[in-house]
Amino acid sequence: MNTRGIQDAATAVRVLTMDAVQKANSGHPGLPMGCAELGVLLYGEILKHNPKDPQWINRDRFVLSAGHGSMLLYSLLHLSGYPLSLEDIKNFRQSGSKTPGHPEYGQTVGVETTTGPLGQGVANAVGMAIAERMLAAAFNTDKKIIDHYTYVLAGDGDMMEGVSAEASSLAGHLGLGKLIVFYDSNRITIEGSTDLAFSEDVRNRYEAYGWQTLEGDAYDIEGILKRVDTAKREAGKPTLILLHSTIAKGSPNKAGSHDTHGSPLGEEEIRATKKALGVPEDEAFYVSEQAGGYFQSKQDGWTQSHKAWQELFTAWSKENPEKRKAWDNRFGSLDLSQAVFPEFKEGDKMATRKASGVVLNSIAAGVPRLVGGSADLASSNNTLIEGSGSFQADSPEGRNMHFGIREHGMGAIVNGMALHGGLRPYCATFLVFSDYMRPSIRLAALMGLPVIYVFTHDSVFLGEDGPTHEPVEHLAALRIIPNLLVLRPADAQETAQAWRMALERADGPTALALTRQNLTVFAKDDKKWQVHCAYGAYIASDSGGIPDVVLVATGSEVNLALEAKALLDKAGEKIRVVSMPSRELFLNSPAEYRNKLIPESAARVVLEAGVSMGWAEVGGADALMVAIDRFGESAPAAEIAEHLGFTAEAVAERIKPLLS
Ligand SMILES: Cc1ncc(C[n+]2csc(CCOP(=O)(O)OP(=O)(O)O)c2C)c(N)n1
Repeated sequence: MNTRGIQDAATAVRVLTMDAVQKANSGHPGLPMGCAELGVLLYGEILKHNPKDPQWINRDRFVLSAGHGSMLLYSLLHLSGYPLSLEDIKNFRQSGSKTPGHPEYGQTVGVETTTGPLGQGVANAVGMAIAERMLAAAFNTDKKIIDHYTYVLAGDGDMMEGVSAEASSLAGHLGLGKLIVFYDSNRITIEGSTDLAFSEDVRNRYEAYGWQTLEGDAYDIEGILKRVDTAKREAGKPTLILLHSTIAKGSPNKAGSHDTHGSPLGEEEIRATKKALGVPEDEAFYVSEQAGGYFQSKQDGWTQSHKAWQELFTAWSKENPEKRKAWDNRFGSLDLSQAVFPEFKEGDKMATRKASGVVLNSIAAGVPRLVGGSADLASSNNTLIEGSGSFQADSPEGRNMHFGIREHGMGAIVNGMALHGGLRPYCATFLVFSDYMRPSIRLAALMGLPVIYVFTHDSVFLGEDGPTHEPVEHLAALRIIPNLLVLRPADAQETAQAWRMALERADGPTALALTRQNLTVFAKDDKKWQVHCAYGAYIASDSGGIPDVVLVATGSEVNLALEAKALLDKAGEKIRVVSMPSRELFLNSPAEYRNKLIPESAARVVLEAGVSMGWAEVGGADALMVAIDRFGESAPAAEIAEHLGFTAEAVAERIKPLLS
């Protein structure tokens, strides 16, 4: 082993970090300096990767969960030959650079996931390790074409966050033996020592989760490699390698201090550190020949292991033409031609959650990459793919995930599954608990991951469970997340269309808001309604000519609007009911379409069993809002509807003054 080269490369990481943070006058030098040796070992000795083919499907994944330590990742990507130049490093944290403050998926080649919100990366990695196991079960023969590890570097902050605990607990249960988490235990966070707020025994906690745990020194190079070997030998459990480290290691006066967590070291201390490290004090961004040479010497090995895999893949393809076809189908762009969407008849009464389950089971065979499950509510969310088995330690071929009651972990895990490639994950819970996983939904939207959320029990009309379970502000809260498509279908037919739209979306997540209660499948006056769903709304029922009143409704309130219209029709008024499964799509549709659907001359009414916030944008400030700007209550749904004015009669009464 080239210990000297490793140390020189670690020095280069420290120098690049100090100088980049100083130049940007912002950033986090402490972690990269404290983990420099580990980082070099990962990119030089441990990871199976090839910087010349960063998309290699069988590469080991590395997740820097402690995303604030981004300069560690950027230094290593640069030094090991990924397309990240010294110029990019010098542009750390500048507008449009490949080196943003925290690693951002899609912005920098080699960054496997967006991290920064602590704990998420650990959970993403659990998702990646699940994906590896699922794909291995689907495709491997005696030739293991999917066979890689997922590594994580996590700090004290990651270990304190609940989301990592949820995901780690599931990882232990599932026995994800190819997941290896390094815990950088420097016992320093922003406010000071972890003694201020964190005194549990993390190692024992992970033992209790069912992990193998190991412990050592972050600067014991041989020890780290030995522990990685031990981790790999344990196939039935994930491994936590706790490493005792010193934040900002190498800085003579600041190492060990929380000041180094998130501030530049300062010119003077940088000079002192460079002197102590034995590199030129006056040269910024200095990388010694030995440091560069260390990684260059690795390229041949990387190329060879990549080539060996390509040969294995070719041989496997020859021996397994059917599997190869399935592989191409899996990893190509999604083709829905094999997906059979069910037909629902007008007049049928069915909850949209139930319709969603029917759709899912109907299309599952034609969309093999579709996998997922619920946070212990599968029977309520209707998310089980029948006959497909459960994904468990001893049944990795199962398509049904059981996330347990861990919504936040679930959200972050499906992100990791989506990031891995080869899977289209969905997950599910009650709409009200989307709050429990909101940070992960936001990250899916930020990363542009096509994850599907099945959120059922989408209004106060779930009834007896009461206000704790009744979403009122959730649709509004989800709609304001950029790049999240929120669809609230109005009947079983729209639900099938919503699933189609979610699957056709490649660049962002979709949330389906579905009812607990039955809705009637209604006749749609717009015969091109499916096409027009792409504009977010269409005419469900019309009276002919320019309407006097337009009732805009979503989800279950479309049935209600149609009933109210029927009452008012008797008075011979021109009323139009618009079903709007997606407010965002409607607001982004051509003005001409919007004005045609909701003419300016018409009085406007908006019906949605949720807060009115945001609806003025559709209906105008003077629109009549039939909304719920308060919490719900515990009662049978019909009583709640009566009490809150969500009956056809009550709605019709409120509309009448608009007609005269
Ligand atoms: C969810 C979340 N909360 C808060 C922060 C702000 N934050 C960034 S780093 C950090 C402290 C992390 O400490 P540690 O993991 O020990 O990192 P180190 O000090 O070793 O760099 C905090 C609170 C964050 N990034 N994410």
